Amino acid sequence: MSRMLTVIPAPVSAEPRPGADFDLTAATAIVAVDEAGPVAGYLAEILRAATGYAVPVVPDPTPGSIELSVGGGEDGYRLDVDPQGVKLSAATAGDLFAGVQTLRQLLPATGTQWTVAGGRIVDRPRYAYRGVMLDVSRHFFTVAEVRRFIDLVAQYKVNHLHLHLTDDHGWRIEIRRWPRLTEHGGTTAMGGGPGGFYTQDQYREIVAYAASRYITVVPEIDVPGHTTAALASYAELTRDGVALPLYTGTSKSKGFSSLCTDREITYRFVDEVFGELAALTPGPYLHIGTDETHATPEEEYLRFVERVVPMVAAHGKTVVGWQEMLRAAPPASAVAQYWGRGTDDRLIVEAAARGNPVIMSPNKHAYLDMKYTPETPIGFDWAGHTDVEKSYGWDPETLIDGLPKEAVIGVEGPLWTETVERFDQVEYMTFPRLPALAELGWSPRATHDWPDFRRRLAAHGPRLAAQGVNFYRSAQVPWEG
Ligand code: NGO
Repeated sequence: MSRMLTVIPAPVSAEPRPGADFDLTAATAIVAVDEAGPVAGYLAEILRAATGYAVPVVPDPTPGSIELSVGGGEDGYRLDVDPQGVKLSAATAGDLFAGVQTLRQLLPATGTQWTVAGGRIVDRPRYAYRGVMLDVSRHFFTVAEVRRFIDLVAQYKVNHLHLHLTDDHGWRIEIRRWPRLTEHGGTTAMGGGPGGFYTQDQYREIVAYAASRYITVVPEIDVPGHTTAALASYAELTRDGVALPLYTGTSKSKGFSSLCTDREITYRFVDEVFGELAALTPGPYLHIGTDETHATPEEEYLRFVERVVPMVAAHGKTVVGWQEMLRAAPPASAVAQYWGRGTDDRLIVEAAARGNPVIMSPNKHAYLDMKYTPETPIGFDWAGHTDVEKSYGWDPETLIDGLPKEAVIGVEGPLWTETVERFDQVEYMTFPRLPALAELGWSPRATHDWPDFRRRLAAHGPRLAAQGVNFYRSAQVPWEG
């Protein structure tokens, strides 16, 4: 079967043409000018590493080449492959990058014969927001690991990386006006490991690397709950003026800490922290958490959210919060991230009707920290077991009864790391569920078909293996190779 029919996420349309394959050879060049330049450089690097060919990037039309271009009406990209060459044209550089991910999948995973499957693909995304979240607080992951994570998720057209930067177990981003957050609050992790944090320069490096893959970083500082690392670093943030001990425990994880929502210093803290983060973050979003505030009295919680949402927005950013934020009925500009189970949810339906955009991360389908099966050595099962079919088997627009479908801006898979200590475990929990979620975020609903997805995913086994990804070989998928 043509590799045109194994692309993930499924394109809007793919028409393989037998006999129209293109052979990449030692003479193949990439033709690109202007805006297509950076993506051409990226593709050239990937092709050089795989094939050993020189793959020059040249400005002038050349026969038998891969031609990349940006500009021209419609959104998305169009890819034509015939024996004379490859033509990839896209509306924007980001669309071109997405098209390049498709092109990569038209080549074999390994071997010495580099044939691009012939035919035509026309494609564009279903949603603007296709995300993945990495919790770097419960366990810390280095800049190099985050870079690899970015490269791995980018191939499935993910375009937002949500970083859960703070929680009870560790504060992971340097804040100049509150240096003890990392000097003290960043020194450990769940289970008592050494922790770690990103300096502002390292955070900028992550942001820039993500941008080179057309991925926007969405940083989260979780307030007012999940804040032990901050309360351990600054005594003045606690109710009785005594700093808390650092928390490394594994028994409590759900909402046992809270900022003092009735003290002014708390608001100065929140404003300064988000102010610095806004200045470091070119993307439009700042995530304020707001989940599981079991230690915050309800009235105080509502006043806190009412005050903090405009305060963060005043730094020129769009506020994102977990769905609990909606109890305070924030302005319609605030984005709600839904992490409930689906079906019946009045709060989110009402908010969506008022105009709040929604990112869908329903726990039993989208949580990457759930065990696949009872045998999975790490992960939680409070939302059940989530094997690939369950990750894939839902629709973002119909999961919640009555949700206005225009409210949904996309899909995100959160990877919480209470049980995930090493990067090979990050890979294991993320793959192959992320490709399923990425397809829900990108592909038109009409392409949704589990037997077909399963068949296409099977063909990605050798690709992931060639990249050294420690993926879970789900028994639900007839893996190739
Ligand atoms: C919840 C909780 C997180 C946990 C996660 C574990 C949200 C939004 N808050 O999801 O603190 O890490 O479950 O599955």
